[in-house]
Amino acid sequence: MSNRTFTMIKPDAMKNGHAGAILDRIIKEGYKIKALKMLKLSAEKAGEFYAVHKERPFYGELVDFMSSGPIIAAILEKENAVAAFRELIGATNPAQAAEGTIRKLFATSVGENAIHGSDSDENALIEGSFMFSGLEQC
Ligand code: FUP
Repeated sequence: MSNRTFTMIKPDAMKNGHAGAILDRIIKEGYKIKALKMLKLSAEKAGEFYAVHKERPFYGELVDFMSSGPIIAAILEKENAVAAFRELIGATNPAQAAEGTIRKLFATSVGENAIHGSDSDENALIEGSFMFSGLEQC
């Protein structure tokens, strides 16, 4: 069990002014920020990040959305980070997300769901190093 996960505050939450509230919640939940930056993904980079979903019907929309505006990417540290963070963000579809979760509070739809959280320790490492160089990680 690793103690790190990777997250992105997605373009919808950035545009709707929720980035500060989401970061505040993450810190209050006890996560230490090990890397942090704001950036805008190109369609090519967004496509690469979500390559695992390439064959899914929503892939094109997902790539368009994730490259539509700035995001905040971060590496977070806490005990059992991957599973604990997935619980904090809630179900992919905000309509099914538990009360008080970040997606329940801030997401608008399954496609524009405010925040990403890695789904395994292996993917947390892959995604963290996709977005951050070693020098950018504390
Ligand atoms: P999650 O792990 O909760 O982020 O969800 P997935 O990895 O299954 O999906 C990644 C992203 O694809 C979601 F955040 C939004 C998008 N998606 C859709 O647009 N429609 C779907 O039916 C499922 C996922």
